Amino acid sequence: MLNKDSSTHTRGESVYLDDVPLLQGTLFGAAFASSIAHGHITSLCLDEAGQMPGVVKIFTWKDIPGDNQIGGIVPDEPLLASHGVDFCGMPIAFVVAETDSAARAALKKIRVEIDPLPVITDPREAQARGALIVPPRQFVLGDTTTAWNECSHVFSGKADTNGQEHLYIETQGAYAIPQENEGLKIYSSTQSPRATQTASCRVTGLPMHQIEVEVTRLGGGFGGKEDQANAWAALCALAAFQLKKPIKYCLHRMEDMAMTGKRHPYSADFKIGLDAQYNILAYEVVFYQNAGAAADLSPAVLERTLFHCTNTYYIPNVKATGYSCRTHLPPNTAFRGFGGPQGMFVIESAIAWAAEQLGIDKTIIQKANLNKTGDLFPYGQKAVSEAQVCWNKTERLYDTASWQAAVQTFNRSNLLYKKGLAWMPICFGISFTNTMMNQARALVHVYADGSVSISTGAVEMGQGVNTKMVQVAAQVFSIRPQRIRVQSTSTHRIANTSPSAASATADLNGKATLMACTAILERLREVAADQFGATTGNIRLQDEVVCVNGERTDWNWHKLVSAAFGKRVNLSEHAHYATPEIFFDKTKEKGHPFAYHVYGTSVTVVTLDCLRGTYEFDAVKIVHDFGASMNPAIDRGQIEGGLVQGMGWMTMEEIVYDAQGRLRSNTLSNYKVPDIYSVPREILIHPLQTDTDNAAIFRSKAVGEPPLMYGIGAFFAIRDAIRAFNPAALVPFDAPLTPEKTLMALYGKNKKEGADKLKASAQVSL
Ligand code: LUZ
Ligand code: MOS
Repeated sequence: MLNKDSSTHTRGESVYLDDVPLLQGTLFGAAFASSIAHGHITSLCLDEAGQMPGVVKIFTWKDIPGDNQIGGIVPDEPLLASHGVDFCGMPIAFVVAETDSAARAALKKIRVEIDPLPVITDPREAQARGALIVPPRQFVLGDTTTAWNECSHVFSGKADTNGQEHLYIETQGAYAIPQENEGLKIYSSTQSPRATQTASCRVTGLPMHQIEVEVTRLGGGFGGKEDQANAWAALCALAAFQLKKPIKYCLHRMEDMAMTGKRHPYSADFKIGLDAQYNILAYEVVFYQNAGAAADLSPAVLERTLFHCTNTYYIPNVKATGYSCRTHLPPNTAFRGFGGPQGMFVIESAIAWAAEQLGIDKTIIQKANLNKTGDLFPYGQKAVSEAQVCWNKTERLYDTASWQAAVQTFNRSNLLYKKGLAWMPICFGISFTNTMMNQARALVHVYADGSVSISTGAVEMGQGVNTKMVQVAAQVFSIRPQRIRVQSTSTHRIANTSPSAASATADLNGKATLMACTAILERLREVAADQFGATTGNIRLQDEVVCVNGERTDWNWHKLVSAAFGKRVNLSEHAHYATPEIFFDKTKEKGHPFAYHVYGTSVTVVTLDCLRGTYEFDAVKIVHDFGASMNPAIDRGQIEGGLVQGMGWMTMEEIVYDAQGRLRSNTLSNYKVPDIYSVPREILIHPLQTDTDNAAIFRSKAVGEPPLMYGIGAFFAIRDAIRAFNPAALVPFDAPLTPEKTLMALYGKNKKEGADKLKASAQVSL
């Protein structure tokens, strides 16, 4: 089925937060943020700002009737700074004015004095000073200490990844409207209506039933709105609650980039041990996560880093330690992959480093250690593995041996251009790692005219979840998709939602929708059985027609629904789904946290311009474990988008904070994201139909996050090309591998050799 949003998107008719019509009397908010990363507030003067034309009121922490607190996992995040600031971009005051421009003009007149305190931006430094968000976590399998003795080869090193700006096209924002009896309705661009509702309740002191959060759709989330949509909604709620006026605040791009957290940068140390046949016997890794100034989702992100620290490899002895380090950056947050990519980059680096020292191809180690069904992950769950199937299929389908040979031939006959090739197998666990969050609800109404309405906790953010919900209902009822409408996401209709996150939205909400539709269908079949003197077991709906024992009758869907309504049959259902069989014991760090895993393999080939350090990707060829895709067009779109987003993180997206904790990469002119020209010339995606039983909706495996990690292949492909030019080049495992870093690696360490080469080849090409 075509993505049901295609036509409204292309006509510009889809309704985002900023398209919600404004009520008369709406006022506009804007946050005044700290330009100092760490310090004591010694004075705050609002007088001049308060007298600016159009300004209605300026809120500070003193105006908060409830708690000045929005921390979700750890209560360490004030909504508005009171006595001190902890990061550059931390909101201190909230100006409300008659127009957006009046509010922003007033921001410039606010005077704050801050006594600066030392700024820490490096997670290792924070850890050394004991500045941790939560106590460290450690996953252990086997015994690494004794395993080292059995290893023929042991290597250790360091691997770092930088953050990543979400760059959702729609910036953060909220619109809060007072309701009667002190209630509030908040339109929010949030992935987590419940979290937004909870934060707004906490700040206003209202109970949850007093605040409705409604989401029409998002112009992208990528994790950036899993937790960080809350502050703006809470600020608007605070002002709407007190002023009894509708309040709107949509962040400008530079505000959004400066004030919100990003993907967590990580620094890690690894040690890897192999036997003579290159089986990895032992792996130790220590992760230093740069959490920023408040917890936000960092403890959960760190947990997923540990879950994915061995990627898709079976390693019998593992010790993985994670520190969530408190620094003075804006609180970092969820981002597609949620710590998984950071963990997987390190094991891939360890393997690359080992291969380099051993003088063998990295794929030899990768392939030898792919997990098999029954192998244990360090957290105690047994794999149901497609890793080897994906790898072998990739070899055969894309004739990778010839491809590799062609790369070598190219490299032998070209001096200034080199190609690099990298394999990237992936394995990603599906379920929120916090078991409690794996629940969802759906409310389905069949109206008397035969039209169907679905509400779930799912937020449509471009990933096509609404289309999938329509497919579920259309299949259960056997009716045309046109009869079905997916409503906005509202906390009044669906309570206690989990965020649309963890790739699990279609699974969780789809299963709830399936249950609700099935319950209604059962009642409809009883009505038909009654009419035709049959048993319900013999009644089926087929293409909108009631069939008895496989024979079509003259009753269609519409007639069946009217008859049921006439007989006072319940045509509505609210269903609850909770993923079965998952659990995790944090005291032992063992359990079965994931409903299932998604596997896949990619091969990336890059062409490197060794004079400039620039590169272009020839192709990325993928075999991806879809289970049985319920919507191949949407799922392919997710893979292409995830891949390119991952490649951006690995290659060109470079977040820069200075030593004072100020974001220097603060606009789109100094923060580069992939555009159409940086997309690989060829992206091939082969759907591996796997029919092992899984807990996915219609066995169509989750597809949101896993493909991002194919992007890691880009780093290693460039690295491979650099070493084809200069075999002695030292290329640190320090992503992103920007053209600048690439150029340094090409010539930096072995300057003479590199320069000599260049001279020779320049002569040749001149
Ligand atoms: N969000 C979350 C996530 O709260 N828990 C998770 O496990 C998760 N995983 C991926 C993306 N978002
Ligand atoms: Mo997410 S990283 O909000 O699935």
